[in-house]
Parts: sequence; C-alpha cells; structure tokens
Amino acid sequence: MSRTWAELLGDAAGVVDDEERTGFFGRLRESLSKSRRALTDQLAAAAFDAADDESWERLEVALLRADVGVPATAELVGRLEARGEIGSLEDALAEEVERLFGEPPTLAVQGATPRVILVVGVNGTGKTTTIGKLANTLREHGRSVLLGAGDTFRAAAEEQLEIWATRSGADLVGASAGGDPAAVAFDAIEAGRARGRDVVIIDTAGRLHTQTNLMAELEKVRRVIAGRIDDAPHETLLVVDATTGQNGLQQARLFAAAAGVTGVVLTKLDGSAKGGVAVAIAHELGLPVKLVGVGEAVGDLRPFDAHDFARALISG
Ligand SMILES: Nc1nc2c(ncn2[C@@H]2O[C@H](COP(=O)(O)OP(=O)(O)OP(=O)(O)O)[C@@H](O)[C@H]2O)c(=O)[nH]1
Ligand SMILES: [Mg+2]
Repeated sequence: MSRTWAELLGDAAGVVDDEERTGFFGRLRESLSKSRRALTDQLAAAAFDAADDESWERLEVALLRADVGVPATAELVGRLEARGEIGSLEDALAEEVERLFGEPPTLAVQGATPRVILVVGVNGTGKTTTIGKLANTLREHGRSVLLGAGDTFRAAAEEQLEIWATRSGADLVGASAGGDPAAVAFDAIEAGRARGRDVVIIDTAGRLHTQTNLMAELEKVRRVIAGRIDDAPHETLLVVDATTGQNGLQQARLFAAAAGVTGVVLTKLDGSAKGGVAVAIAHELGLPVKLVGVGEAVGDLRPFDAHDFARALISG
C-alpha cells in the first residue's frame, strides 16, 4: 500500500490517509508503463535461466536501458546471483530494487519551528511547482507555511510562487529590495519566526550566468539560513526531472556535493520518464528519494514508496 503523507511527515494517521492510499499506485503504474514494458519485454524475450550467462547479460542490458546505471545494475545483478534459486525474476528483481532504496525516509518537519526547507535543482525541473504542491499538503496536514521567493534571477518567478501561496494559504516573502536570494532567505526566516509559522520553504534559481555562480549562491543562502537557525536548513530537497534520464544522476552528484542535499524529489514521472534514475541516485549517492511528482496539479505530489515504485517499474 502506498505510503501516506502522515507517515512521511511523522504525524499520527490522519483522515486524509485512506483517500491517499487508493488510486495512487495505479497512476504510478500507468506513468511507468512504457518503461516497464520495455524492461519486461526484454526480460521475457527468452526464459531467464540463472545458470546461463546470456540471461544475466540480457538482464544487465535491460536495467541499463531503464536508466538504472552501471553501479546499481552491477549491485542488483550481484544480489540476484547471490540468491542462487530465483523463482520469478520480476518478483526477485522488484524485491532487490526495493531493498536498495533502504528504509522509508521522513521529511524533517517535526521539532522546533520554524522548520526550514530549501529547494534546489536545475531550471525547469519543477522546483516552484513542487513547493506549491508541498505547501498545500502541509497546510492540509495542519501546518502554517511561509514561502520565500529566493529565485531572484528569473523574471516572474516570484509571481509564480505567489499564485501557489495564495492557492495554498501560505504567506509569501519576496525580494522587496534588490535581488539577493540570501537576503530573501534571511527575511523569510525572520518573518516565519515572527509570525510563528511551522514551515518555511525557500525557492531558488535553477540557472545563473554560470554553474559556479549558482553553487556559490546556494552556499551563501545555506550559510545565511544556518546563521539564523543552528540546525537549518532541516531539509535541502533536490528536484530532479525524471525524463532527463542519466542527466538527473549527474545533477544529483553536483548538487549533493555543493548544496548538502538531504533528499530527492523526482518529478514528471507522468511523462516519458524511465524511472530507473531513481535507483541510480539512491544507490550511487545514497540519497533518499522522498517525493514523486506525477503531474502539474496540486494533488500530483506524493510520498515516495519504494515497494510501489519497484513494482511499478518492474512487475508486469
Ligand atoms: N508533467 C509534469 N509536469 C510538471 C511536474 N512538475 C512540474 N511540472 C511542470 O514543469 C514546468 C516547470 O516547473 P517549475 O516548477 O516552474 O520548475 P522550476 O524548477 O521552478 O523552474 P525554474 O524556476 O525555471 O528553475 C511547469 O510547466 C510545471 O507545471 C510533474 O510532476 N509532471
Ligand atoms: Mg522556479
């Protein structure tokens, strides 16, 4: 059964949960159907025989084509080989993929408030949309929310965030003076404190003149946040567009090194995504996937569920 928001947020089970549990798995399966078919077709091309090298090679190729990447593919194949007897290959593979994701993560929204969530990622991956959806869900789950419009680079970024703030009943702190994202983060945290808000979410730019500029800016934003609240940001979520395949892994590597990422949001799983990049990110970088986006609407952000994801990715 799909993971609930209450579980992700560390809350007691809420009334919305039952509704959340139904329907989502079906949508995820639908989203990943193309990539699942490609994978299972390849696996089913000839019966899998654990004693046959060609069977293992076919499995490797299928995983690589699904964007799982070389290290995670090697790990999965190694684990399956170590099992010896493999009943259903699809079931065994789904079990190993699920195990590879590790323990179900939580989102650090418990504890002294305001909790601060910084959202980073390259341009167009879905940062601002994710923030809007997350703000809305947090509001539904009893939190007061304040959004900081830290993307001062792109024209209209603040207006886009403002629409989400209005829709979700969150406060907005924009770049009133000049365009310094660190100043926005500072103002947002001060306002969150003064108004007693539970969660402050800070948007950032996805692109600057150079990548070095962007990383330096993110570091400055983090420094300013940590200067206001010792253990903040409590979460730094990296938003990755699942349709970019192995590129997403490269982005994750870069941001993990420079921005202290604590979790990944995998968006656009409703598009032509292959989904396997989630396995690569979790295995190679040890980063938990915390949320998945399966559309542009407010209800299209969900807690990541390793069991469901592995089945949607693999089992026919
Ligand atoms: N299909 C689909 N579209 C999405 C999803 N998440 C975001 N989008 C769309 O992707 C586009 C870019 O989203 P934004 O939220 O503006 O992305 P961003 O990372 O903030 O982009 P910049 O501010 O330019 O860095 C928008 O058209 C969103 O509606 C998703 O899960 N599925
Ligand atoms: Mg944005």
